[in-house]
Amino acid sequence: MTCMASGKQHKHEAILHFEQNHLDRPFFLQSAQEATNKTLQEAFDYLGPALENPPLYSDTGAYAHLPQLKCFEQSVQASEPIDIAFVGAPFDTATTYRPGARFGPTGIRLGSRRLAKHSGHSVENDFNPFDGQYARVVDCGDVPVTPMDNRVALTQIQAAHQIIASYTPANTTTTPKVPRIITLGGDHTITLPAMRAAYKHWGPLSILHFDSHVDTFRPRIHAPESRYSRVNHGTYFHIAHDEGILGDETNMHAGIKGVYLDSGDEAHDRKCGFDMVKCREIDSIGVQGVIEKIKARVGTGPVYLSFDIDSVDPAFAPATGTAEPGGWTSREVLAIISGLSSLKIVGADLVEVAPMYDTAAEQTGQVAAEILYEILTVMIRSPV
Ligand SMILES: [Mn+2]
Repeated sequence: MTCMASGKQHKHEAILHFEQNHLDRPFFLQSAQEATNKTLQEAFDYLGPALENPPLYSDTGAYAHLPQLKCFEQSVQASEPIDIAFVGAPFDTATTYRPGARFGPTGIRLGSRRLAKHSGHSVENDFNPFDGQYARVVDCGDVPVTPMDNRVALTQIQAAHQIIASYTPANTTTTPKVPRIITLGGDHTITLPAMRAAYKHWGPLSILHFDSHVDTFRPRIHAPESRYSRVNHGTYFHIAHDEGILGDETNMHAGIKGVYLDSGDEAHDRKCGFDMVKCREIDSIGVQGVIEKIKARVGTGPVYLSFDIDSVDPAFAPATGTAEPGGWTSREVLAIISGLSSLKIVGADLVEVAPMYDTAAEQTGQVAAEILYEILTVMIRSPV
């Protein structure tokens, strides 16, 4: 008897057969004459089985070793269906404290490298989001973002979202028929073009916002003589509310604990249509209580989930621009997201990972990648 799944039995036998035929006569451990006698086909045959099960620490260019598409090339758009796309937004020129989130997409992808199609079955959900059974998930790479002009950069991110949203879904039950996008930040300003693009297809969005900070701050600081300095990683939700992108009274912060700039900020936040679960509430209502509050607030309409890694305690995720001690654990946020599987998440992002502040163990990158795995699982299990 073998404990191997029966579906893999045939492949296993093929590999054994291969080993019997090749390992006794090693391809590269022979005379120069014998080596040069090998055909190109024999070289392909030799590497073939390893390609199906490559080491997780190799080829780290995509989130969780997903298929990489050059999504912004027009020739690709016609031929490749997409249900859910990861895309990097390497932008950090609207950050107010420590910079470095432009390296976030790379840090998150590196942190995700132990996840893959052949290493991705969820213990909690008995589900593999990478197996392609319910959704074709790809990594579109990074948007080419200029670090020199935020007006251009944010427009570039919005154009990239527009292009990805024009792809045809593989799963034709999606309504409307538009791929969903998960953006790897980048500082939190990248959420503004992502929300604008999502609004075009889904209408007003219920925002579920994990963060230490409310990010509805009134744009009144940072070079007041420049209109564009008003658009930054602390003001984008204020701007989105002004633009009519947000739903009325259906938006929710989760994990708030960072200082306000003044005593009027909480009232202004409510004017922008937000309620909140403060960070310390979890001590009295628990993970389940947080889940119930979020579900009751954001309702059954289209939800945009924006996750600032600084909502996780710096003990677990230190590599971020504006770290706030006293936050939720990585286990708590994973359990909260997993409990939100009834939500209709139409778009998501994970922002503010600045890998140069990470530990040598790459803990922030790994936590970020795991949170995205949980978000992706919820998105696939809850079609929209
Ligand atoms: Mn924040």
